[in-house]
Amino acid sequence: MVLLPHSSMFGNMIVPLAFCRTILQPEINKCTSIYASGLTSSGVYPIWLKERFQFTYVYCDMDLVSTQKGWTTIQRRMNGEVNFERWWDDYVRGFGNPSSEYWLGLENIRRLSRQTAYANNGLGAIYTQDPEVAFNLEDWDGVKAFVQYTNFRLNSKAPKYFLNVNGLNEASNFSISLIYMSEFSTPDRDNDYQDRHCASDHKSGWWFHYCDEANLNGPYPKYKQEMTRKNIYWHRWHTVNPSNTALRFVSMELYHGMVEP
Ligand SMILES: [Ca+2]
Repeated sequence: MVLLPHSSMFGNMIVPLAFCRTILQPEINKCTSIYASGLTSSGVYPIWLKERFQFTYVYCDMDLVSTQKGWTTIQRRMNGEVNFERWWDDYVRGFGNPSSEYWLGLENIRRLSRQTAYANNGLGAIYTQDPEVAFNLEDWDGVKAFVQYTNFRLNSKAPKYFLNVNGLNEASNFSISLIYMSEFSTPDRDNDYQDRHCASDHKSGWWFHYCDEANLNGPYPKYKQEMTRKNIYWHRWHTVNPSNTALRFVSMELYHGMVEP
């Protein structure tokens, strides 16, 4: 097998040449497209970011239990090997490794949330369709839950990456948590709506509003630790598992429809 080295924001990766010929095409711009091309195994794939005019590697989740197949992972925690206590520039650029734990980066996520153009009004205007978003959670007891919303959007102009999530999907098996409608904060950037500095207090970059709604980028918990606001946090987890055990696995994934302009 001929191997071709590729460099990316995540460092050097070795990818089979035949795979590159198949996949490195600008129309492959979401995991949904990769799944539709016949590659139906979960794994790391390159996708084309239209507005950045470049490829980036992501983990495509082809196994998520859903009627839609091919979810693009933008955040994943699974073993604590990557430090998520980072400053603003890292959260904008992205960090980690898509085959393990990573944060895709606010700029990439913003572009990804605008990948699916659905209409041209004849005057050159392109509208974009918001992707769906899934939050997948599993604690150290093996208890799982997921929350899905039909609309995920990062503000395309404001520099604070204002998040707007709405449309709680009825398929969700867990109650709503208040992560919607917030600007992004990091330990060196306080954009929350409190006198305190949530991101500094909770050692994380996140869309903090009142500090204590959710924090999937918080410090990775030790085995069987109790969930607190000082580790990976999701409000009212005790309603899912009365033991309130800390989360060992979390991921955020986007689903894009196949509509093209
Ligand atoms: Ca504040």
